[in-house]
Amino acid sequence: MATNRRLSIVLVGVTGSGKSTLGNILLGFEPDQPEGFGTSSSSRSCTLDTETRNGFWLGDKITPIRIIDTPGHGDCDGRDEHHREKMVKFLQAEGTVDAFVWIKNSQQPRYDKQEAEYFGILMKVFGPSLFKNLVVVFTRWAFGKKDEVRRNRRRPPLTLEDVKKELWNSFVEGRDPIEVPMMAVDALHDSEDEIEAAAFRREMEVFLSTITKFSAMPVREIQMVRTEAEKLEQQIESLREEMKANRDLAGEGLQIAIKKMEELEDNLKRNRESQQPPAWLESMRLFAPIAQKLLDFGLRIAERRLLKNE
Ligand SMILES: Nc1nc2c(ncn2[C@@H]2O[C@H](COP(=O)(O)OP(=O)(O)O)[C@@H](O)[C@H]2O)c(=O)[nH]1
Ligand SMILES: [Mg+2]
Repeated sequence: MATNRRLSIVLVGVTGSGKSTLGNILLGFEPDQPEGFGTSSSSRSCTLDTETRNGFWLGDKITPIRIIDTPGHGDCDGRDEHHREKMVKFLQAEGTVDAFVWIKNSQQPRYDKQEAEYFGILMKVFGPSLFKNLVVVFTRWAFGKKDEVRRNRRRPPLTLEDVKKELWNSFVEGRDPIEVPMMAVDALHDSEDEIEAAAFRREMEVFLSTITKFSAMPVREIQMVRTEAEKLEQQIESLREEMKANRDLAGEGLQIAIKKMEELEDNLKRNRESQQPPAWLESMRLFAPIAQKLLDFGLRIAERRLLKNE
């Protein structure tokens, strides 16, 4: 199916679900082609930055697509919040996107806590209209007979319907969404295997015809959202910063006070020195009582002589 508009497709989901691998396949790359996205099976390890590649749908040179690969959630270096903030800024700059693809590893069909947390975050970032532009792709779902036999041996047997239902029920919990189209692929299937190749083509056709019907979703105004744990961490961090600033401030205050005290002591010393009497006054003060005694003595002698002469 051809379209002139470059379809912009955002891959979301938890780390390891197969976003980067599927992104490469959608662009017609080999899973680990150097021009493609780094996957956790390649030497370039897992995706830490939101990245994009422009190309054509399955490499067909007809349908221009833009794949936006995101780091996801539960990431390898434990900095989800930081990567998400960068993803939000990246998408704001994109302006609009055509489709969000929630990638889910079908070999872990249960919708776990981490997925629920991440889906909740995406709902808050993009709002409930996310459902209008959402498709689900289950990865690692091989269609061959042997794979089916293996799945049927599980108790209870694992069917695509069950896997879809499990995710659907988890998505709709407490929400009223419109139906989300779901596809399944084995991104690493053997293209020589006719059953696998046909199933892949069929699922991908549904995928493309679904997203071409979507209207582009504006993402310029989306806002960063934090989990409760991240919010608490942020509060603790700002308190820590505040404490550090106060401690520095207190230290600075103490320094100023000490300096002031030293200045005052200096002033006092100078003041005392300036109030010292001059040396001659001190000598006079010492001499005055002696002179007084001498005068008294002289006076007494004179008086005695006067008495004798009378
Ligand atoms: N067999 C198979 N392996 C897959 C499929 N999708 C992803 N993988 C493998 O799963 C691992 C994680 O994939 P990656 O694309 O890095 O996941 P991301 O973290 O979501 O980008 C890699 O080793 C892939 O080779 C799939 O459809 N089939
Ligand atoms: Mg990746």
